[in-house]
Amino acid sequence: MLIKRKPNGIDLPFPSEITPRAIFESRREFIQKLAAGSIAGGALLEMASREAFAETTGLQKLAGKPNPNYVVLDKQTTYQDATTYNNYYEFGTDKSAPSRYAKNLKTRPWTIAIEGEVKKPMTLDFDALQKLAPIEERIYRLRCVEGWSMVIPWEGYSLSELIKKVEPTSNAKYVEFVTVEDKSAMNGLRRPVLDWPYVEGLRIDEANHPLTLLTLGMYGEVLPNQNGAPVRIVVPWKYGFKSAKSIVKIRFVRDQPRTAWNAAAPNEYGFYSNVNPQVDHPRWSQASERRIGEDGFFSKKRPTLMFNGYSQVASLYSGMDLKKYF
Ligand SMILES: Nc1nc2c(c(=O)[nH]1)N[C@H]1C(S)=C(S)[C@@H](COP(=O)(O)O)O[C@H]1N2
Ligand SMILES: [Mo]
Repeated sequence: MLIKRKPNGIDLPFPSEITPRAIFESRREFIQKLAAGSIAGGALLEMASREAFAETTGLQKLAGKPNPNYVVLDKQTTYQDATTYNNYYEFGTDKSAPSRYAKNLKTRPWTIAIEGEVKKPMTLDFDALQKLAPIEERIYRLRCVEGWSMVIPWEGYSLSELIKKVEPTSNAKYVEFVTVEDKSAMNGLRRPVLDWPYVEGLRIDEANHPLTLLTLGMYGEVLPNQNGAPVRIVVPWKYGFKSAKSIVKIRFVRDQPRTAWNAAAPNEYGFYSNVNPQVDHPRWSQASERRIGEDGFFSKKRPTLMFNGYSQVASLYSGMDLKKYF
């Protein structure tokens, strides 16, 4: 059997070495229980990994009701991996920088302003966000444009719940997400890697798609800072950079917003950035990916799926040339 050596000295088999049938059977049973409502929120965690972190994070519990319509059966990424291998350039460009430095960011009190082309602009704090709609737990794949992916249980609700409360006008064609720019806590802002603040955007129908998750937590707790506390979006059919962290403003606008990555390198990062194995990045292939914590450096990469496997969004793009609008 192939043995993966962990830095802590414990030898573990590759997950792929564990009998796939046993995993499949237990997962199927698990999902059935989930659908039947006999498993409570937060219990979605693989028990061992939960016990390993639950006592140490000190974060507030935030367990959503599992929504069986939004569950991928892939093995979940461990909490350890999901919170130490991050992209959050405001803290630095190293994968380990966010987990080392994000604690400095003050995430309470926090307000998010909803403005622009809406009949009812509003400012919400974390408490108001939490009460706005029932919190669900959804297990999504997230595929980074760099060629790696994770599977994470998120806590939140469809962004459409918030959108209907503010009543967008007919001029609202796009939604812009502006994220926090706190120079005292974020050393990465000193370097002009991007034109700060980090801004992302979606077309209004993409923002209203039920998959687009306004996210307040993960693994049954509030978000750790490195994953975008206190509020971020998760858009699972798009490359990870569309899922903006630590949002302070949501603006409804007429024109396609100028987004940070698209402005920095328009030939590399399109506005749409749907996961698409047929459209390569100019400097690398997008046909396959490595699942963090699962695929070792010498194992074969797994194929990337169109729309990251979320084929239900295909109708949003009917008639569009996705090579042109990449
Ligand atoms: N504000 C902000 N949001 C961000 C980023 C960032 O640098 N700043 N990085 C993005 C990228 S490239 C990815 S892949 C995801 C990673 O999310 P995760 O760390 O929760 O896995 O966050 C996205 N959101
Ligand atoms: Mo990314």
